[in-house]
Amino acid sequence: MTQILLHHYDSSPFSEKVRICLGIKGLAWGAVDQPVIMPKPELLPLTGGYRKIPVMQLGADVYCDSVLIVRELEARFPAPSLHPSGTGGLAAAMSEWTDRAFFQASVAVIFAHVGDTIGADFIKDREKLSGAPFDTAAMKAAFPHMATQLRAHAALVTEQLADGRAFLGGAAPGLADANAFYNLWFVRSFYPPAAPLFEDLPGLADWYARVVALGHGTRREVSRAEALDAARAASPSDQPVPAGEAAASAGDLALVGHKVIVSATDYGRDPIAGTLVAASALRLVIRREDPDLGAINVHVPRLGFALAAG
Ligand SMILES: N[C@@H](CCC(=O)N[C@@H](CS)C(=O)NCC(=O)O)C(=O)O
Repeated sequence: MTQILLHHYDSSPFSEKVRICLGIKGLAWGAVDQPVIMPKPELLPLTGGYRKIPVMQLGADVYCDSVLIVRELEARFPAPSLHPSGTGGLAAAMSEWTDRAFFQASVAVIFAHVGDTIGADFIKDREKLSGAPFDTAAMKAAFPHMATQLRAHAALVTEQLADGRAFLGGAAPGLADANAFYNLWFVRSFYPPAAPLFEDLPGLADWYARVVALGHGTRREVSRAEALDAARAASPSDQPVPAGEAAASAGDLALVGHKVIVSATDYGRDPIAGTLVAASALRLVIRREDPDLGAINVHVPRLGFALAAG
């Protein structure tokens, strides 16, 4: 069976979301360590230009963005489900909250404190990624407000736990827990003195410990060279959209078979060029011919990505 390869780095919060989902499913996976800043010469041939982390690779199919990665994991490995209480649509939609407003509050709280200690290379890289200056003074000024925002996000999580349930959906863990967890993990890992901003909230500490205890599945380290070999040896799937995913719009379907360019619309907008080979309402699949690796399917989520004829 094709091995699951997760291109990540340990300190990446969006990767932690995926690692928790791998833990819930009890999957075995290969961890491919990627650099924290550009250049990423052994990632970009797989993605065609997308530089963000995490990226999942299954042979010659490459999945960009944690949202699409967890969707694909659920499609390929349905049991145990990431949606044990039957609220898959809501848990998926929840990432529009956790990956944006909740994440921004977490970033602000962390970098208001550690911003001054960050190396120049990292700062330059993240300025290029975001298209905005890395302004430590502004981060410090924003801290009092952002601290209240972070606590409010965490309080929403604990409201859901108020009836004493073990996990957000009930007795069994799911994507909702991974989504809610990873930002708090990010803050606790990078700036532990900020944990008191939320850890006194009723039920939070016990739930947090339960999510930690889920683990990350069975992880083994895989070299970047080995991951590239796996792509070379494989052929991209010719059924890249799982059954049951809602149909794409007529406009998107009209581009299937044509040269296109896709890019994220928030940050890290590096374009991916290729032929659109499949589309659903929730994903776009672009076929690329890499001179070294051969044919690759690059999958991106439809939400938060722009598609244009190329
Ligand atoms: N929407 C993306 C966001 C990914 C993201 O922002 N990842 C961070 C690391 S956690 C990143 O790529 N930072 C720049 C880098 O690592 O080069 C997702 O859900 O995967």
